[in-house]
Amino acid sequence: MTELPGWTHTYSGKVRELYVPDESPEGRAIVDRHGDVVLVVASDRISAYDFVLSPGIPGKGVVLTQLTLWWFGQLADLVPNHLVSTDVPEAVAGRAMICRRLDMYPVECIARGYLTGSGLAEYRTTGEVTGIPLPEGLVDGSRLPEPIFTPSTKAEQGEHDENVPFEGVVSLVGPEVAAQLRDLTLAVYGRAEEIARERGVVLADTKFEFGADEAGTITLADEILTPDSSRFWPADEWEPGHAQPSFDKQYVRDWLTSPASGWDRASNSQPPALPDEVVRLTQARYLEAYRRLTGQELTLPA
Ligand code: Q0N
Repeated sequence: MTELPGWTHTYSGKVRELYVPDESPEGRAIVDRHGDVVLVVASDRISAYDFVLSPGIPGKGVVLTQLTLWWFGQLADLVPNHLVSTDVPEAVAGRAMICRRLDMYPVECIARGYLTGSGLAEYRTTGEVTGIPLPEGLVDGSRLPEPIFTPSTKAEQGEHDENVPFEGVVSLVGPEVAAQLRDLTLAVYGRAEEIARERGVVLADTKFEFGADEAGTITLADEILTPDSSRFWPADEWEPGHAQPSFDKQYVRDWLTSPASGWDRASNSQPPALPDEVVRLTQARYLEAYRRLTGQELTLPA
């Protein structure tokens, strides 16, 4: 984890790190300038099959941060977001955001327009996803009749998040906030799905986190609409009935599960290091996702 003058590290996720201003003169200067903030830093780490792999994907943290910033701009008229400044320490330039410190709601706000993953697993068992009944006959990758809000709650470290019915969100945050989180999640997903579809990308599902600012305004937090928080599929390859190719991680998954890797997924052992070729191809996929969605070329610092 990177040492940053003026900042104290408070949290490591699989892929991201969180810092808060410390009590040093540098830290006080940050608070004087920006108020109560956190620093969200995206690393180049990549996970697959629940393992963090090595090596990382050079530039991944920059691509995901720049994509988040672009989406914040696209969505600014729909929902306030936590971004304060991108004037971050040199060591994390391009891959960090200074963000307003929020009171986070303990809910992962997930919107699904297509059925796959844990939603598909639940549907196969119950015909519903988080209590929402769905038509019969849906298969892996089916487009849903309309997008649905399928919240989950954060599990303990190492466990998977648990899908919960809307009433579970009501119990956690009350009926008014629960309804606002659902409505905002579906509104933002709807806008983003439309933008992505125009650009040849299926936004199958996505996860948002929200918090409240000092005034109590519900505010979009975290990184948004990236390949780590969403499922992006190339629209021209979409074919319901089987697992869809992943925009970003397909080379990684294909190599790990091929005989060439020598890795046995059932063994629960740490996967082997990714070959240079897989790293290069995967980096190109992240850049391609950014280019397709934003229409802009991203040049990574050498
Ligand atoms: C926060 N998490 C969970 C960052 C996101 N603006 C904020 N204010 C207060 N707390 C948080 C944010 C944000 N974003 C969010 N933890 C704290 C998800 N994290 C994982 C690590 O990276």
